[in-house]
Amino acid sequence: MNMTAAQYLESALAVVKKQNPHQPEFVQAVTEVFTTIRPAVERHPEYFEHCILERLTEPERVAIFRIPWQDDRGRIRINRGYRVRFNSALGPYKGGLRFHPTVNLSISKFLAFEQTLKNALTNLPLGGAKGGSDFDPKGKSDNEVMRFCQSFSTEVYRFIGPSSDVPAGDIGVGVREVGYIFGQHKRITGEFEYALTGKDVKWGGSYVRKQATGYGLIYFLHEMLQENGRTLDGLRLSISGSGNVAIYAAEKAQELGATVVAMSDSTGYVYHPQGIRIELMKQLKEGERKRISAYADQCSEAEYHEGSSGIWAIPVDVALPCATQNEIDADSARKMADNGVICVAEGANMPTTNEAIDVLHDAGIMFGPGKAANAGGVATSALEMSQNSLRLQWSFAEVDARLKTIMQNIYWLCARTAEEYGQPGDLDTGANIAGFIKVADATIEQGLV
Ligand code: NDP
Ligand code: 2IT
Repeated sequence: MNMTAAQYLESALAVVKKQNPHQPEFVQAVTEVFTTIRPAVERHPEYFEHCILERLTEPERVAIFRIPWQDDRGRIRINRGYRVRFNSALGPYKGGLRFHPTVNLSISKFLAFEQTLKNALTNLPLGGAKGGSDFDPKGKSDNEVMRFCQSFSTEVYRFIGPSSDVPAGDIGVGVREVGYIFGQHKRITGEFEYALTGKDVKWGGSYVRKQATGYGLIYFLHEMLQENGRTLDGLRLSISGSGNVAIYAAEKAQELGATVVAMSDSTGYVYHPQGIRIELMKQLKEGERKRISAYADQCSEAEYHEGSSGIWAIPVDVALPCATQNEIDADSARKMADNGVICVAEGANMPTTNEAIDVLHDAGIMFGPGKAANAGGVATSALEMSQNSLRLQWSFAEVDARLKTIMQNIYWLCARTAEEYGQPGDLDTGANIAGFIKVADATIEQGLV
């Protein structure tokens, strides 16, 4: 190598910045990874010869497409769709679909890049992808969502398939949307093709997929705490979001003896010091798709506060960001440090800014990075793919046991790698290096791809 590892990382990052000038989230995700992997690049000079950093930051293929659909008044509406096939070194492209007005190329690329490294950590044969649309499902009727999903599927069917690219859910995409996309895919292809995961358990879905990201996060957290001589029992938690990941993280945390005192949505948060009533939260958010203020309306012990970021000022032992990217900034991280938070584990993708991660590290707060801590969802998607290939369905208990083992293995892979590369206890460095090396070595072994 005719430059040092630090110089190689610096020059590759400069290229990423230059080539992607209007993609702040993508540049942020790459920067975060590059600041931690230097010891691995130092130990593997062949990565320089093989242009690994350049190859790992350039998606293999990106599709951007028009999605025309008709609303209930008969008006024609146009949204934009994305599918970023980031990396297929380790398996077919795999990663969710997000329907949210903020979805753009930068968001889709950061998610697909993170997904590539996350999927590598699962030790399952999965490449990395992500996609979605700037469609906003909020306030839309069920028929409008169906028509939109059918139109989305009509475009995306040509990119997806059980051995090529297998989408699933993410923000705004759950079992309802996966159902409509799947149904249209079946009509177009004429085959009952398992091209998506997150399906309903009645027609090819896996038990535990719905709970998997939240449960997996808590299994990972359990390992983190145990390694530091603690358990969840008696701890107070705040969990941002009140969607799929947040609800099942809360459910499992309470099952293990913790008290979840706050949850949020994009409008505000509820504080319920005696502990969130999960069944009520499920009914309001999953069943009735209401705003989180409805929880305080129905539960006199709970207070509702406008604005979602206030949740991080509540004194708790553990904070679990489970809503969206960049929801914890340096100020919020400092508040956590002042309040004696001992651990932050990410259920969402990139919820902590790079500055906030530094604050947490400096304050000695344990940090579980999303690409490790929230990998339970995609890992269970891989189990769904396995069951589909075998044409059978495992029980809830069997899938849950596999999920738990996978999360424990991911924790230990991160912890061991951090130690091996001179950063004991730094799970962020461990996750980034372990995922990176796996993808890098596979890339080299497959020739000039
Ligand atoms: P859901 O759509 O089920 O829920 C999202 C939750 O986050 C809602 O409470 C939503 O509030 C809130 N939220 C979304 N955007 C914002 C925003 N801009 N500001 C504040 N709050 C916001 O999504 P999921 O629970 O599936 O996803 C949550 C996070 O977890 C995402 O980062 C996702 O990428 C990540 N993730 C998801 C996995 C999965 O299997 N589903 C797997 C791994 C990671 P509101 O309703 O008001 O919009
Ligand atoms: O961010 C994620 O890991 C997901 N949204 C789940 C992806 C999947 O394919 O199950």
